[in-house]
Amino acid sequence: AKPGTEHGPDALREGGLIKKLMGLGLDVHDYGDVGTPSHEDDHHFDLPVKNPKHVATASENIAADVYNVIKSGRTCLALGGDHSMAIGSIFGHSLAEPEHVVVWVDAHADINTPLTSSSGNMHGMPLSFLVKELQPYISKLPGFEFIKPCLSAKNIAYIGLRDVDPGERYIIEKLGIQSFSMSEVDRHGIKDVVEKAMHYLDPEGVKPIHLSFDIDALDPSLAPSTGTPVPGGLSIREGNYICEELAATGRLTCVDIAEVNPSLGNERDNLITVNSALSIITHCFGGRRQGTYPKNYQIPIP
Ligand code: HAR
Ligand code: MN
Ligand code: MN
Repeated sequence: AKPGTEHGPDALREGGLIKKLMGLGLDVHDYGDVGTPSHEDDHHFDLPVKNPKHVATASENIAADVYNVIKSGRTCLALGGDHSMAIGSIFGHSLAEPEHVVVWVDAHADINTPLTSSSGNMHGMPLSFLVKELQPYISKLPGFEFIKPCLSAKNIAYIGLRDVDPGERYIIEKLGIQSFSMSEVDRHGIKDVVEKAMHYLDPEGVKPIHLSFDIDALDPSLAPSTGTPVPGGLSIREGNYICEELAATGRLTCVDIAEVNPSLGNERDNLITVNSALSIITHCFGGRRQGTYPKNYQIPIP
């Protein structure tokens, strides 16, 4: 909705992302930015949906890249961009790993249909295009023909919700989507929430995991440079804990980092937001607060 998230990936690169990941002993490959061409005359005549063709083309390109990265046996880190990026990344993931489950960490539920949305912003809708049970309610949008709904409602668990629209809440209850709002985080603590979410999604512990992490899940004090901050969010400890636990399964195949927007806030806000995102990312990729060392580490001998 607000311009600027297209600069998120470069802000993370400039913040030292690649070096940090290499420091974890990983073989890192930067595939570069995905083409997201805009289209002239990109409006829908009957619906207040903003830039559907732009989102459709971007989604198709993101899906192809995510599919290729996962098929090559690598773990995918997809940097947004606003959260409409998850249409492509989750769809691409499902082409490579049809059985994967989704942990959606966000202040928002992002499951508005084009008709329940009051803003027309597509970053508030990505899950609606992917969930099989919702398809009777989804309007046809130009360019979206390639998307085959690939998730069942039971394959999704939310963590961190605290700004959910009425239509979204209704959909969550009607479809029985597992949702751990900030109230559940307060009530049970993050350990129980992650345990319950993973037990629900995959009791046998065998399925590939997609983590879609909207930076606005974190408290605005930790992620001020984002378009729709909501007070009362996750601490960096809770965010990192989620990531450490998912990484420890060895089945975290794809991670989205969405809604980092360096054009919002001042330089200090940017720095805080980028550092929080880097912390979240490193804990998804083997960084542990207890400390780590490279595989062949030896104590130096004098
Ligand atoms: N629910 C609101 C809408 O649909 C706002 C959601 C968009 N904001 C996000 N998504 N950052 O997580 O317009
Ligand atoms: Mn989101
Ligand atoms: Mn959000």
